[in-house]
Amino acid sequence: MTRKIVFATNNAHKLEEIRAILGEDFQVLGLSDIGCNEDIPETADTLEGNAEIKARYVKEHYGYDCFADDTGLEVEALDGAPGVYSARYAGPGHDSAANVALLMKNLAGESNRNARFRTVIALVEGDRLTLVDGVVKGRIIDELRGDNGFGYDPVFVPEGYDMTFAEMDSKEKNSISHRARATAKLKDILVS
Ligand code: ITT
Repeated sequence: MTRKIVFATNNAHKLEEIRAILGEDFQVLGLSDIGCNEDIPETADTLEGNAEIKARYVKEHYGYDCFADDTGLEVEALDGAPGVYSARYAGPGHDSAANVALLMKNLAGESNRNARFRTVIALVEGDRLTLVDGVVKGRIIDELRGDNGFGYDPVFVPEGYDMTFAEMDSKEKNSISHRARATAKLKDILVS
């Protein structure tokens, strides 16, 4: 039997990706599919906290089992910043160009370029909460390279590669990405 589950996002690309991964045993509904048009406030100061807030919100208000994600870029020389504030590093809104420019500025002259992307997924089934994460380590370069992807992809080179995420095609990025790794763990839990 098909199991209905909500992914607390309105991002069509993320929904498509997760539907492909979970396959036909799951009917994955997005927020608009359940009539949720609110902007669920992400008020926690950790990725785990924000993912949990979103998943619990859907369970409490709409009754569905739900999972939600949150992602951040954690830079070693910046004590883990921008981290949970990655989407609004340069201020409110989702201006990737400004976020990347601020990151470049804050890392100018810094020799430690180590960074990692981390995705946390919170799954709420009944009253049980499960958290999983996925990490990809790499480094921040001091120029922008590539046109694919989004966010900080043009300045992030994953470990073991010479290309930025923005120079990879989506298939290659998705085979090693933080989100793919977290999603694989989610799938293991959901199918077990
Ligand atoms: P939704 O909440 O609408 O799903 P969001 O933009 O907040 O989208 P995330 O929580 O997944 O998305 O990520 C937060 C920010 O982290 C995002 O705005 C980007 O700046 C950055 N980011 C996340 N995943 C990334 C990736 O794969 N490549 C580059 N930057 C990424």
